[in-house]
Amino acid sequence: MKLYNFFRSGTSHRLRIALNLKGLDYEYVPIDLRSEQHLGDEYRALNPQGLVPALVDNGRVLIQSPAIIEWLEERYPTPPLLPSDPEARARVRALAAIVGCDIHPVNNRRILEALRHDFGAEEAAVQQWCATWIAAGFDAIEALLAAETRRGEYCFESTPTLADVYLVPQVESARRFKVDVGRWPRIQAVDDACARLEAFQKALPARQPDAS
Ligand SMILES: N[C@@H](CCC(=O)N[C@@H](CS)C(=O)NCC(=O)O)C(=O)O
Repeated sequence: MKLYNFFRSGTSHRLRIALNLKGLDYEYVPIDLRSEQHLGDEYRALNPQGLVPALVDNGRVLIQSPAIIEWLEERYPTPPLLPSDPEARARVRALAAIVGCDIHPVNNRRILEALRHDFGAEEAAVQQWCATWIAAGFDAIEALLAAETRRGEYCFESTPTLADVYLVPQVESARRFKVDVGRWPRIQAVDDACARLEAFQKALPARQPDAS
């Protein structure tokens, strides 16, 4: 498998964690978002949306991290990233969706670039924008974790699930935007627990070949 990705991209980070948890090897192909390599013809031929990540498996191109992670779960079911009962699966997917649908998309590079260049936002305003949407999502996740009767070391019980796969990169990004994650002690505890696992350590932005 070939993973087209960028070290600091949250969606790439979540996919690297999922691949590592499944014990799958892949070739790392860096796509530099800073020089807008993702918008060039070569990468767009792979992913017309011009977003990372993309995964190529046996010549088939897969895009959109939620779709790729669901494909991994179906194709390589062990170890599972979802609980076995439908109600718990829905709760784990909901935690992941808060990050994947409601926090990450509004803080994506292209949105921040539009705020800066099309709407004249200063860097402090961009920072405030990111902090606002991270806090809105993290407040909800913290409340859901507090109410989760099956919460363990991780968001759900004692092995990492999709919820952790999505949450950890968002925590990393929150820190980059200078948001104090200590405001959400349960999220912080989950992040600390995940940080002790090799699958999460190997996926860290700083550990990737294009990190700088
Ligand atoms: N929903 C997509 C979003 C992918 C996405 O937005 N990737 C970001 C990096 S985290 C990207 O390529 N951004 C480029 C840009 O905004 O110009 C997914 O989950 O794969």
